[in-house]
Amino acid sequence: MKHNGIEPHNKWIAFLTVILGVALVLAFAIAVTLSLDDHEGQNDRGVNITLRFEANGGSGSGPVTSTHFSEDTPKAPKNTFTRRGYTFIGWSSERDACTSYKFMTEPGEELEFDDATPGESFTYYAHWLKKGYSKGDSFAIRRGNTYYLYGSLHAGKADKVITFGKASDQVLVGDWNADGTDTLAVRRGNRVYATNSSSGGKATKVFTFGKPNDTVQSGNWEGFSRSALALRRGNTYEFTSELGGEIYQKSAFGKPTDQVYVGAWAPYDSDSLALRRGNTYYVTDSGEKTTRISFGRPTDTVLTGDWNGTNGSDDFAVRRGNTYYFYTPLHSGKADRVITFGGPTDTILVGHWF
Ligand SMILES: [Ca+2]
Ligand SMILES: [Ca+2]
Repeated sequence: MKHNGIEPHNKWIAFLTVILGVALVLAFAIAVTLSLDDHEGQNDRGVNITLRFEANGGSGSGPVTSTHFSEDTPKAPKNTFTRRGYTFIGWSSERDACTSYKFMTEPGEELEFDDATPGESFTYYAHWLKKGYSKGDSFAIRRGNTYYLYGSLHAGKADKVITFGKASDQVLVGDWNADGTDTLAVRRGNRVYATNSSSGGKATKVFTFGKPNDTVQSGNWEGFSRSALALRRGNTYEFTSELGGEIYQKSAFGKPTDQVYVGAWAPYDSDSLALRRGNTYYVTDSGEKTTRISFGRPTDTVLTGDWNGTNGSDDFAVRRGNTYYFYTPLHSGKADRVITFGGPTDTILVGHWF
C-alpha cells in the first residue's frame, strides 16, 4: 500500500535519517559549546605572560617582569626606577608617548592591555616629568616674535626663551606630532609655518590654509592627541585631522557672532567647541552631552587648558589683568585657584611646553 508516496520501509529510513541529522546538529552544537568552554577554561586557568618595564631615561632595576594573567587586566606596578631631577608620572606602552602626560597609567591602574596568548610579552615605558614642571598645561608670554615658555605657573624667569616667526604673525599652539608637547605654528596671510621643535627656530612645515581673513583655531579634533587646524567662517567650521591635511568635516555651530572656546570637555575626549553667551558657557563633549555653567563676568577674557594635568580634559580660567582665576573641574560660581602671572598686558598662550 502506498502512503503519501512513501513505502513503510522507506518511511523508517526517512525517520532514521531525520534522527541522525538532529543528532549530528546536536553533536556539533555541543562541540562548539565545549570549545568555547575550553577557551574560557583556559582563561580561568590563566596564561603566563611577560610584562617588561623600561626605565626610558631613568635607571635602576624595574618592577616585576613576568606574571600570570587570568581574568583581570594586569595593574600597573609601583615604579622602582629613578631619574635625577625628574618625577615619575606613569607607564605607557609608547616610548615617546603619543599622549605623554595625558594618558599615562599610574601605579594601581589597569595597564593598556589586550587579551594575551601564552608566553606573550608586553613592554611599558616609564615616563618622567622634570621636577617643578606641571603635568598639565602652563603659560607662555609672547613679546613680538619672542616666546617665554613656562614649565609651570611660577613667578620669575621663564624656563625657556625662544623666537619663532615674525612679530606680526598670528600664533597657534598645538601638539602637531602627538608626542605630548605643544609647539608653535604661525599664520601669515593664508600661509601657515609650523614646527615640532620646542626650541623655535625655522618652520619645518609650511602650507596654505583657507583665506587670509578666515579665523583659524587649533584643536585635537579627531582624538589621538594630535592637534590640527580648523577654519571658521561665520558659524561654519571646517576641520582637519592633521597639520596641512584636508578638511574632513564641515559643521555649523552657534551664531556667527558667538565667542567659542576649544577644549576636551570629558576625560580622554577629543577637542570640541564650547559656546559663550555673556558669562554662561555651553560645553558639549564629543558624546553630545551639554553642560551649562556660569562664572566670572560677561567682559572677562577666558582661557582654556588642562590645569590639573589629569585625564587630558580641559577647564576654564578667567583673566583680569595679570590675575588668573581657575575653575577646575568645570563648575559654576567661584574659582578654586587664583594666581598672578606676568604683566597685565602680556599676550598669554596656553600649552604643555616640556
Ligand atoms: Ca608635539
Ligand atoms: Ca584636566
